[in-house]
This record gives sequence, structure tokens and C-alpha cells, in this order.
Amino acid sequence: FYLNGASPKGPFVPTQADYQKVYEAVAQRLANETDYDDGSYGPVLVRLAWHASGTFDKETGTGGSNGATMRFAPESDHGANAGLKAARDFLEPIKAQFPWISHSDLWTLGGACAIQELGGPTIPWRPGRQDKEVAACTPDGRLPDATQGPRHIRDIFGRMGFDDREMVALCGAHALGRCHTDRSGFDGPWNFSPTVFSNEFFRLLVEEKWSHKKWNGPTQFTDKTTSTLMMLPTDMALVKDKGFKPHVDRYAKDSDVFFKEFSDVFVKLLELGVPFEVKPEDRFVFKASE
Ligand code: HIF
Repeated sequence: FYLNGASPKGPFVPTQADYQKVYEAVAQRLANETDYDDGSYGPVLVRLAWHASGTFDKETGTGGSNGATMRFAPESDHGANAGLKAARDFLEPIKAQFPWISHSDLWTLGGACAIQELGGPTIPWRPGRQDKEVAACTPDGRLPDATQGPRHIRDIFGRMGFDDREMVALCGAHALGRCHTDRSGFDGPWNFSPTVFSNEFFRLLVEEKWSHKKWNGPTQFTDKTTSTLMMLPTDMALVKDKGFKPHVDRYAKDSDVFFKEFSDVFVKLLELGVPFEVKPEDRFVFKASE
């Protein structure tokens, strides 16, 4: 018996076609498992890929997607990661089907797949991440706190190596999914189509009137027109801050510009701290489902 798809001929070396098969298996499972949340695991897969990557610290080179240390406590129990077990469990049957792929590669590929399958831009992706042991778990506090303002956003994303424009572009991913009171304490979706990737997050930020939600939960904002949508304090920071606002306006106006800039910055996020052998120009562009 041979581990990880190895054969008598030697170790199994997956090709782009093998990774495309993993992509298709994730896409197929996304299409089948519609009995979850707003009808798709896509948003929570994007959140898993981001929380696996967003622990990166450029000073020490620690954290990032290389390692998939969120498999272990204490990282899996960090408050910011509440609810991500749903995403990790969703991907386990895929891991069983393709045992040669690392969890770290699978979690990031899952995020790229979800963005593409939900109608977003292509997210070119390359393999090369290796799972690490529990000792590589990152300390709590590396992921952002939604109750904070612009300085905190710059502290957290600056630590990963992003500039203002990139921070705003990333934030457009809040077009997807929703907040859950039993996970973060916040409640509701950012727009009316939480399973479609779009620039709606920016359009609504600019065009809607937002006021404090009257409730017993943490401070969040609600739209004047329907009182069903939400913005986090960190989301509102993007329109209040002079450095961020011009980019919000650009993305609200031009979906193509947002898609392009978002793709570049999400690719960068998923690759933070990974020692790749595959060159950037050889990234795989997965074919999305019809
Ligand atoms: Fe989120 N984010 N995020 N986020 N996020 C939540 C949900 C999602 C922040 C806070 C929250 C990014 C940045 C930040 C997604 C993707 C990305 C929730 C709700 C909170 C509180 C969790 C829950 O209750 O289930 C903060 C403070 C961020 C820094 C500004 C990224 C850019 C937008 C990096 C990003 O890609 C996605 C997708 C979800 C929806 C998950 C779901 O289960 O539907």
C-alpha cells in the first residue's frame, strides 16, 4: 500500500489537470449541497481561505495559508474562527477523494473555487503549501476585530503587507455571505444576493443611508430603505476614511475595475508566506463550471 497516491513508479506528482479535478469536485459539491445558510457553502469557504491566510505576519514570516494550522486547537477555537468548522468539514470528503493534496492547498483552492463559482473573477492559483503541526498555530489576535476603525484595519492588513487600495479591494468580498449571531455576534447579510459575487457591497455603502441598528447586540449599521441589510463598523470605516473612500467610489462605479483589482489582491492574500516552486507566471487558471 502506498501513501498519498504514490505508486511503484515513485511518488505521485500531481499536474494542473489533477488540480482541475479537485476544483471540479469542490464545484460539484457546492452545487449539490444547497441546504445550508443562504443556499451555498461558497461564502464560508471564502472566509476559511481568508482566515487561514490572514494570520500572516511579514516581520516574522509566520502564519499564512502554508500550514493549515486552524485544524488544531487553539487556533480553531480563536473567536474570529467561530463557524469555520462548517467549511473545514465541507472540504473533508474532497480531501478523502484526493489524499495527495495538503489541507493548506485545499482550503485556498476551495476559496478560489467558491469565488469563481459564485460569479466572481478568476483567481489564478498555484500549489505548494505543506501542512504543519500544532506547534505552528498562530497566536490569537492576528485577524481583524469588526468593532474597530481605520487604524485597526491598517494595522492588521499592513502587517500582512497590503496598502490602502488593496485593503479596500479585499473588503468587497463582503458582498458574499452574512453575519451569524452564534458566530460573531453580528447579524445579517451585506446585500440582497449573498451568494453572488458583485460590487454591490461598495454600491450600497455609497448609495444607501446607514444608521445604527437598534438592538442588544454589538454596534452594527442597517440600511434605511429595508432595515434588512447590515454593515460592520469596519465596513463603515471605508467610507469615513479619506484614504479609503476614493477606492470605494471607484469600485462602486466600475464592476470590471473591482473584479480585476480584487482578483490580484485575493491571489496575493492566499499566497502570503508560501515558499512556492511554481513561478507566478505559471499559476493555474481553473475553468469554472458552466
Ligand atoms: Fe469578513 N467577516 N471580515 N472578510 N467575511 C465576516 C464574514 C465574512 C471581518 C469581519 C467579519 C474580510 C475582512 C473582514 C468574509 C470574507 C472576508 C463576519 C461574520 C465578520 C464579523 C462572521 C459570522 O458571523 O459568520 C473584518 C473585521 C474584516 C476586516 C475589515 C475579507 C475582505 C472582506 C478579507 C474577506 O475576504 C466572508 C465571505 C464572510 C461571510 C461568511 C459566511 O459564513 O457567510
